[in-house]
Amino acid sequence: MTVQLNLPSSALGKKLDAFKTIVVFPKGILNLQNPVRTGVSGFPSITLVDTPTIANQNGSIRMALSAGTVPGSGPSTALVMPIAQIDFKAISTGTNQTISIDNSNTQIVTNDSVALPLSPPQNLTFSVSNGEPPGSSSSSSSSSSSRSSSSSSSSSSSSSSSRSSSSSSSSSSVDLSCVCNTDSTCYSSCIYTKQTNTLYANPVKCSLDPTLFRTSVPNQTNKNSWCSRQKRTMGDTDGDSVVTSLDLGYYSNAVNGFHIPAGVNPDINGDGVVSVEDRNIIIKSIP
Ligand SMILES: [Ca+2]
Ligand SMILES: [Ca+2]
Repeated sequence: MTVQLNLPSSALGKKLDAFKTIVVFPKGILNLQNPVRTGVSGFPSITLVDTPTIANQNGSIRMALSAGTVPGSGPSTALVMPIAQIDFKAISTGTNQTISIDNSNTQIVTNDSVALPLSPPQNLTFSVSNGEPPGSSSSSSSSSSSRSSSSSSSSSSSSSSSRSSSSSSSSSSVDLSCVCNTDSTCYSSCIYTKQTNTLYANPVKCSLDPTLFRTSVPNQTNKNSWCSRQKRTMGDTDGDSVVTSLDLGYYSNAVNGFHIPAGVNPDINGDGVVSVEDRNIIIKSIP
């Protein structure tokens, strides 16, 4: 799952200096499988992130990220900001389980030392049956609108949220032999899952305006990754093999002038630009 901040428009145009939170999960039901990945956040310095061993003992993950010692080196604010990617595995069955954000231990501070106001985060309730991993989950803090995710119960107010997806079973959706040609198109042999009655470029392009990206322009590895995602043309902008509101968030960031990570490609129909046609495909694909 991806922990994601949704910020209000009043918070835009700033740099973030620090972020901390605690993600609480049912330790008898879920196990943190891999180290939490915070590279997607854009924060250059990790102050503290619990290891899987510690997290699984406590049923919680402490995270504290910062801009480090260089003022202004934190990420720029955007309407949707992914913070961390977390891989949970279901180890037992259970109904009405919740993954939540501990708001009393959450703080977001801008480069001018202002703490952004927090709104009640959206918690996610899920059930696990027959050892299947939860369909999705999550929550997070700060203000603004949010989409609820599948099978979830949302907390009282709108505002911040986060979104997630089960981190399992991605390998079947990736064609590693499909890469980006030197002419910036994906190999014509690439096989994509597509929406019917929708026009796609042929071949699908793997180039985008470099100003769309946050810190560095996509390299060949990033472009190969774009091409290898079978659900890319269904709306999977970030390559996690599912289409969620986070993919829509990346689209919104791109068209509203907010930067996106190098691994993200919101050009869903492969025509080389990010436009409303891409949005339409993402919306059709979100479960
Ligand atoms: Ca996705
Ligand atoms: Ca496009």
